[in-house]
Amino acid sequence: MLGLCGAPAPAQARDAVPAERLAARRWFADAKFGLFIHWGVYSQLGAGEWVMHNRKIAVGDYEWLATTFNPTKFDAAAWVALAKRAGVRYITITSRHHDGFSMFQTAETPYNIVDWTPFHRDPLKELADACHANGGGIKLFFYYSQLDWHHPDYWPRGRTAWDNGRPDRGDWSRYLRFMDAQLTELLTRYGPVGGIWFDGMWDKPDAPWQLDSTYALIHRLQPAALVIPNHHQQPRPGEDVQTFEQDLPGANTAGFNTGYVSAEVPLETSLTMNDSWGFNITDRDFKSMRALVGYLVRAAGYGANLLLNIGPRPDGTIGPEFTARLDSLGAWLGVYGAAIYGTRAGPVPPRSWGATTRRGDTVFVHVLDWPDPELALPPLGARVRAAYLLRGRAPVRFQEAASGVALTLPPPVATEPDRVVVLVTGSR
Ligand code: H79
Repeated sequence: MLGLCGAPAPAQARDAVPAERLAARRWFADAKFGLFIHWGVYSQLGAGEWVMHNRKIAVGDYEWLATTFNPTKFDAAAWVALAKRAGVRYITITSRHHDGFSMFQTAETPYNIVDWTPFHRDPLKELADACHANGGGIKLFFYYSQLDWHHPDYWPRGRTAWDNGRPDRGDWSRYLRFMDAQLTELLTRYGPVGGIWFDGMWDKPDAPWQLDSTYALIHRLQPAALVIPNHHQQPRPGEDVQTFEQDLPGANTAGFNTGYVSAEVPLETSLTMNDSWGFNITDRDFKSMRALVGYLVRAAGYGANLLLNIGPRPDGTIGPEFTARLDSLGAWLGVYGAAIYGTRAGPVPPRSWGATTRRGDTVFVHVLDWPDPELALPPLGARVRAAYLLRGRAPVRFQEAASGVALTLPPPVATEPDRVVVLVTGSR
């Protein structure tokens, strides 16, 4: 079988993947912008989602903390309305983080938000219903931790949470069955699920995780659901997206990402808006709008999505630093979304000055950081037939030569993080 461009098809990417899932991957690559939500029992301590490990909180004490979780101001419709205003196409929310507490109704453990807390509601069900209401518009993905600091069968332990009083024994196969049973619940009780975003495998990368059977289970239960593993390794068979944590594809400032970038599956960069995933009451290091637009644009320039995180408060409200930035990004996308949504990586890979994206014969030059009037691009592989500014449509002067294309730019404006030049290209 021949793949695109007549090249032999990569065995895993095209031969074995059913059409439904290939279509879901295309949808994902088109979506470009998602909202990540880290929310759980840990939110109450306002010190991020790793607080149980970091402060060596004993299992029994954390179990008590969980009995007090009562986010009475949680409003799924308001969260989804915010997501829509922000212009995200999907939400990825923590169904169970490393603390092992299930934020959904599950028959597999009483340690869940419906049975263990005075809240007695299933926020994931409410969120799924809100995503699917009014004709939908937002897909819902579930973050699911393979690492568990609470479950007695998470044994042998990995690299984390050695000091919280768990027993030094456990039945690993029983733990795997527990996870598969919970995934079955998530994929059968919440309507169509965009996919499962796995995290925590890096706690013990060489354990017998039985990924093949878990991935097969997911794809059998929902053939269009994507498997997105945050294991920081090269994609394996059955995995649909390569995701990079706190880094653009190929970069490794975080210290645990891989330099390998898949050319076969869609890409995604997950990013905190400040320096924390879960609610952190003293973390005021919020990224500027200019920085956030830069991430969204550069991610798109690599062909990747941006999965931008918020950490709601324990009462269910979302802090104004998060909502203000999401509203601004939504307003920005209202003007510049044509150069982001539905695009793929452009002909010039991301540079210090910015990035390029493309849709068919249209190339979008995103100028993020360039003070001079002239910007020289390398050859684009096609002639430029017209050039104009996306905002306002004013024509842009360009000069083509064998060495490339030079654009004459309008001066930078402090309030505009990205000057987007639209190039209409074609062979003649
Ligand atoms: O959910 C968020 C984080 O809680 C989770 N992933 C995002 C999306 C995450 N947890 N840890 N990390 C990300 C970073 C991993 C750090 C590690 Fe290590 C470095 C894992 C292995 C080496 C820290 C040091 C843990 C073990 C040793």
